[in-house]
Amino acid sequence: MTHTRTCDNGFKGPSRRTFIAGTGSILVGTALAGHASAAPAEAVSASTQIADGAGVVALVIGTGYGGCVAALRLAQAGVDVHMVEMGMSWDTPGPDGKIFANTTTPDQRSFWLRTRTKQPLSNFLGFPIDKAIPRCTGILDAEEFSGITVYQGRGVGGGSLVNGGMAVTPRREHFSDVLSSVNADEMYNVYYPRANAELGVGLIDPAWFDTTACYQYARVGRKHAQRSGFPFVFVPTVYDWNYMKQEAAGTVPKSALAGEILYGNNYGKKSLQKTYLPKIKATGRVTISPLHKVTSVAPAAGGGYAVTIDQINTTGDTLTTKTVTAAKVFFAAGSVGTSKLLVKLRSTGVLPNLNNEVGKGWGDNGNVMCGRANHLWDPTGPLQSSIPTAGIDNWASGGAFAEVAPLPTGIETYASFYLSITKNPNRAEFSWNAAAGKVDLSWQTAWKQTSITAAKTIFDKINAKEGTIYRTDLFGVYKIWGDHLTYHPLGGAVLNKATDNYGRLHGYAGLYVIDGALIPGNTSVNPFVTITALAERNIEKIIATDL
Ligand code: FAE
Repeated sequence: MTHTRTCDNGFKGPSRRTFIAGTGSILVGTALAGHASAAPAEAVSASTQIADGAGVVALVIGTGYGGCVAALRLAQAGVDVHMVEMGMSWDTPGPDGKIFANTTTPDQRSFWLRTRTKQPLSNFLGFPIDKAIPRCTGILDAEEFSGITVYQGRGVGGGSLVNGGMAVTPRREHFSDVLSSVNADEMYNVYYPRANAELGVGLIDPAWFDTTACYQYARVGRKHAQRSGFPFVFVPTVYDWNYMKQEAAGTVPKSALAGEILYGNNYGKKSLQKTYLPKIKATGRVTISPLHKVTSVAPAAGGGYAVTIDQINTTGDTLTTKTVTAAKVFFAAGSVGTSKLLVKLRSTGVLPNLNNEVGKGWGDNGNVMCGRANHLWDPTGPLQSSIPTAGIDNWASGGAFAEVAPLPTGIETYASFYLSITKNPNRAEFSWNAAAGKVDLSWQTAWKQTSITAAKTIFDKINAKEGTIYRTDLFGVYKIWGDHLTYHPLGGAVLNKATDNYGRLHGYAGLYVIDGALIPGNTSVNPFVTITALAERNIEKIIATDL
């Protein structure tokens, strides 16, 4: 049986479609002609499963930002690449005709191997809102460690499939706090512009922002921020703004204005499925195996590395285990995925020469959530775009950058909702738990107090000025702070510590880290532009010197 086996309720996982060059080039051509962002995601369908015993030049573990940058640049340099992805390919519509599920009606597509949703906002008006779903290799993983739940995207495209699309370059004066060993001039002159261009980053039209119903919630956020004297900033995103205008006009199928975000976006968001991945496929040098999970990377007798891969079905069972060899292996499984693999491999004696920095320096980007209850004269609107586009920047004086986030419930809630990124210095470590046969993370929930204190520098002041209070019904019963989670895992194989200054793992030639694991716990803003830009910098050096 192949990985097309169905989940319990009959949802068919992505089909095993081999990439056919002719079809692919038409679709890629359409994408490059500028219509990509409004096209359904299936336009980038492509997968060719790796065979047991295969030998590849470069193997990339994971298909998120770091993995896509590595694969594209290696392929453009003439190197054949195979990408291995534990999630599905997300190229085939479900029974409702859509590839991705809506946030209001989670189903088997929504969560990674759970029988019940685990929504970041667990309650509304104090009532729990999670519900039973069939267990399936769905798109959003809520991975639980003892002190924190880490949300991650699963599938070809990684976190780009589920994220809010906020595409933020850190302020230059903060960059040395983010990546002290990296030349800021190079980043700001070359690699951030390259990343922003490839990702299709753009700003909302301020005139439209001022008038459209779907950003009333953000205008209320702006008014309250400015009345308390905080800098209010527009935040660039990877949403196709022209498409959103058409959504608002009712001329195209809705995506951001239909509440799509956490479980995927069917139309307007420029995820990696519409940016790097079509370019990767157009090279003709890259193949991808979805529903394949790397479990080991070991030095091979004849040189290079033996990579062990479990092929799974859509209910998570292993169908077969394959071993392939690769001259070079790029760890791009995300901060948590890469760290877990490396810590396990070092601790179990498979890669004993990895240094003791591996597993260290992990942070949550200071994420903390909260809501405020507005007065009746400050409605936030029943129609809310799921793509945040504004923030309150109090980083310099309070250590917090707060996204004005949507609550797309479809009804008037009189709530303002925020995800704050804060300067939280706490760092956790991954370690191998031999008894349980798994990797643990030492994060403690109490460490979020620093983030709460930073976020309060903004919201205590706004509440005092507006005569408003915090919502207590969104994260439990009488619980103000969403301090149990992160969307932004960073670190675990930190640049210039676990690796050299370009991501080469110490101890093993030909092994590289090229994802969020390189970044030491905080980026001061949302992280994917920095992950992409750093990957662009590192792969350029690696191609020039190692291949
Ligand atoms: P990532 O994109 O996570 O890709 C790693 C890939 O590796 C995934 O597809 C995994 O399934 C796969 N994988 C893991 N382990 C294995 C294995 N053993 N074998 C094979 N495959 C494996 O990594 N960031 C922003 O900048 N702006 C936002 O607005 C934003 N909103 C977010 C909202 C949500 C709900 C979430 C969850 C995240 C958000 N993020 C946002 C974070 C952002 O998506 C994240 O930092 C990047 O996706 C991380 O990129 P990486 O390349 O490190």
